[in-house]
Amino acid sequence: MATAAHALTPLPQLSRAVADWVNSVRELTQPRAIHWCEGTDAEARELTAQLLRGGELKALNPEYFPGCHLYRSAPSDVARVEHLTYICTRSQEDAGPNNHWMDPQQAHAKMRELFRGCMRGRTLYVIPYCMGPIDSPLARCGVEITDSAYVVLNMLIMTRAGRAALERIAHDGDFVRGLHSVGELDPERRFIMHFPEEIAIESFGSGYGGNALLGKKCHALRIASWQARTEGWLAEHMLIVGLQNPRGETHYLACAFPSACGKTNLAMLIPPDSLPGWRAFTVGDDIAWLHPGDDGRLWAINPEAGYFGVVPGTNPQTNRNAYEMIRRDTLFTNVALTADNQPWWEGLTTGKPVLDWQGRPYDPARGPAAHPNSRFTVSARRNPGYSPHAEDARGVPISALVFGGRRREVAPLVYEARDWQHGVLVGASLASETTAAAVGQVGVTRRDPMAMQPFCGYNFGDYWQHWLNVGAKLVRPPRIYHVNWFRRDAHGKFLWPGYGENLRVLAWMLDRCAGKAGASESAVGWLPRPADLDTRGLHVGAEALAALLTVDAALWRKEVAELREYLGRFGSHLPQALLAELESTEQRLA
Ligand code: GTP
Ligand code: SPV
Ligand code: MN
Repeated sequence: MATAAHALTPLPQLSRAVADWVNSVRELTQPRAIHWCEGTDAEARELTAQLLRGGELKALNPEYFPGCHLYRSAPSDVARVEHLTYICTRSQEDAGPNNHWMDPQQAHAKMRELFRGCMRGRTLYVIPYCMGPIDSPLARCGVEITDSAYVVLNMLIMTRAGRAALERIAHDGDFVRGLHSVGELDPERRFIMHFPEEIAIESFGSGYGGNALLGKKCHALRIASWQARTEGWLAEHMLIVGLQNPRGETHYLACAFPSACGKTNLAMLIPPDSLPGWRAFTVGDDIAWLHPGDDGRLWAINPEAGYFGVVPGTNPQTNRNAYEMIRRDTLFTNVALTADNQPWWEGLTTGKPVLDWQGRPYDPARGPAAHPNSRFTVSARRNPGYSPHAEDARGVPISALVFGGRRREVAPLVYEARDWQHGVLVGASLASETTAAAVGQVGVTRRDPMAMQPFCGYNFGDYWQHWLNVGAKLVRPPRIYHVNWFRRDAHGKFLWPGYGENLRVLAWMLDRCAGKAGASESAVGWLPRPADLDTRGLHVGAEALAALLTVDAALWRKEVAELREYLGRFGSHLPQALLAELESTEQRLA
């Protein structure tokens, strides 16, 4: 029998620090009611029922999509807003040229005026949450206060939220304070502010994804990267995947790709039939917290408990597991609907849309039926490939780190860095075409070091130095790679099939780690020759494969010149060692 409710300490009494903060926010925001989240299934069901009654959620076809719901966001609130995201440190230099900066006092004053009275007539929800396995010394806690029940439902899936987290907070003492209100959803009155020195977040005016689910990008990347620097670890925009080879050995990779560049898909990789004996296990799909271990290896935990994944493109051919995973107990945001109330999105080969993501009759002239940044929110436990080690308190040991971008040209399919220091330059050199994950133009190539441009809570110059320092602590550092699944031919067609076939590249990396696979040296690093990859059953022409594995010196000289200009912006914060690596690369290319 479950513990009787009356035997439990009321949540507001568990932590004085949290209760005091909630009180001060209540005075400022003037909510009608306060709801402390227990984190039980019954609570999630009740919140869902309430949103269904209010028409904010729609139940999807229960025969094909049991337990699934659709939420439509405001049409002007469909993605992260990088131009409205600030790092508020006392010194602007600490935020660096990579961040928008505002003086903390000025930012607090501005936000106080926005928050004043903003919850009148609304419920204030208190969400205590833990990022990482609840018993892990590497996990960190926070409390999000929000006036959006939709945000609560997402946070209950994405984090370990509720009583256990609050108990840990009462025990640990400190927690990240995240204050959120949807406000009026007015893009003109929208700000996502971070105060790393106070481990605090203030977000106003958006109810979408990374703007509003404060445990995710705001806490687990921007605030955590700052904490990680002080404490000697790394908080990264990386998936974590375990690959078991046909001999039964499992190795873990952590891979940093920018938003909407393939992390969830790689984390849930399905080995192609032509590579029998391989298995893939997901530890995490978006964020990794990496710690140097006592054994000199790098260990990783996934701070999250669910996936907030890109819907378009998901189908039984690209990723059967992801497709199956989101057929029950999934919250869909901004997808289209079929006539029989099933969710629909671009990339599905069956069904047809009747209502678009805004609920209007579908008209192809108005653009895609599902929003390109439409998302699913689903518990990691629903993933058929969820790794049993994802809950391990100490994490999993990492054999290789992979950086990747979305590049039509220049970047080859894969190359290996010469050593850790060179690998830091390879990570810092990452550039990628922008996607619908953030508001703004799509398809523009921009610099995105370590896939952290929107997420690093401090000066990139100091961040690269920190990467070098962490590497120096590792006796057995992971090897470092760069990949590009998105090279195109002259007609704009992808040269590489991607998805499950990416395993061929990952298998080569693991063989390299084991000292078994061949490679040839290039100016930018080590590349496999076509014969070094396992191409049995792969349908890629010899010419395409050769193109994928070529470094064009002229294009690269231009690339490296741009990189030099970019790195120069960090002035005295740029580590000398990185500059030296850049110079060696320039010499090899000359
Ligand atoms: P965020 O959640 O925004 O951080 O994105 P993500 O990095 O997890 O990207 P995701 O795996 O959701 O993929 C984004 C889009 O790229 C989807 O439309 C995928 O179908 C597509 N995609 C993923 N992997 C590949 C690949 O290997 N090749 C190609 N061509 N497309 C891919
Ligand atoms: C990303 O944009 O990298 C995401 C989605 O993972 S969001 O949670 O909105 O940041
Ligand atoms: Mn992401």
